[in-house]
Amino acid sequence: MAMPPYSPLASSIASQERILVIYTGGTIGMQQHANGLAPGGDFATRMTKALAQLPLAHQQSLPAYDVVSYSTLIDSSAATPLTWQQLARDVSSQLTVYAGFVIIHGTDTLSWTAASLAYQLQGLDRPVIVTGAMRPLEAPGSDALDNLHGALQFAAKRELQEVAIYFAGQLLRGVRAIKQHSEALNAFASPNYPLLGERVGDDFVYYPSRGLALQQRGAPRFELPDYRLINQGEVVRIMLWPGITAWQLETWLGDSRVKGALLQLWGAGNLPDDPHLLDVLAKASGEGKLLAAISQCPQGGIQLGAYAAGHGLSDAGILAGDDMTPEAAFTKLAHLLAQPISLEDQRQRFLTPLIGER
Ligand code: ASN
Repeated sequence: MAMPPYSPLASSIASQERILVIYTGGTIGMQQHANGLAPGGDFATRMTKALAQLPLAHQQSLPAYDVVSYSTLIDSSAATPLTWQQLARDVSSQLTVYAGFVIIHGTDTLSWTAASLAYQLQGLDRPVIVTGAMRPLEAPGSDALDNLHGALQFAAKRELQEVAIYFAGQLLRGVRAIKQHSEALNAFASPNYPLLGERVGDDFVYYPSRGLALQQRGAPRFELPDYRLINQGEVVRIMLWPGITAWQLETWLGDSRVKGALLQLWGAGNLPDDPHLLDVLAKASGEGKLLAAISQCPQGGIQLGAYAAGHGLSDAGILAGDDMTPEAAFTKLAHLLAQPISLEDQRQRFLTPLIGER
């Protein structure tokens, strides 16, 4: 996907109180084209027009904002690690110019982008709110206006200092969220961490005791490695199914291009009682691949070795991802593999909570 080398931000007249809205595409901005719905342009005008429908008191409480649109607008199914990288770099380059950020994104991979941004923007000292909608802005009964409204309100809260998702009245930690419904407006959930905030009547309430702000003292320490290093299939995701065989696992993990893998095991960390599967895992890990495991269940975590069949996983070098979401574990593997650090450091950092992801 072609993203612009840089967003045309320099000419924005911005003050420290303004919010920067970055529009990447997604259903929220889609319009009917000859082949069906596709991302539409002129989002700044359309957004202003939509917000003008809010009751006057709500309009008056909105922060001032600038909008920048990416030159190639995408359905978020087209997002790649390079999209995550572009967004992190754009936020980073404008960080001190804006009080907060709203990223408008398609919902299908929104939680992947939010998770990746959280690792890249470590130590963030202001809000980055990712939002989108299940229905286009101009469609009857659209959720777009409510989501934009809430995202702007939370992006103006100085106490909020992390990447969060605002959707359907809920503020979720970005690196804890999953898309859990393909049609309902309430499409996102945070299965293993409470909400960071929510809309209560006309108020947008942030719960600081659940936020990262108190833990992130000091200047932001962004990590913006070169994601081209993990953009050619270097990290894979393997979900077990009944009957999976060692040769199938070997097909993925034996490929020299694969540097890391996320395994989604059964329940609390179980896999079929087949020593050949463990052999394949041990071999890949012995070759220096970064292998981690989480559960297929959206709620709860794993404990390697809880069942006899899963007992050999730690010995095979598999890192326990505890209760991380697939998005959080996968983007963390990718983020660590993109950095010039030793395998031992990568392994250790995977096991360490970096931004409240586990
Ligand atoms: N296919 C859309 C996207 O992810 C879905 C949406 O935004 N609701 O871009």
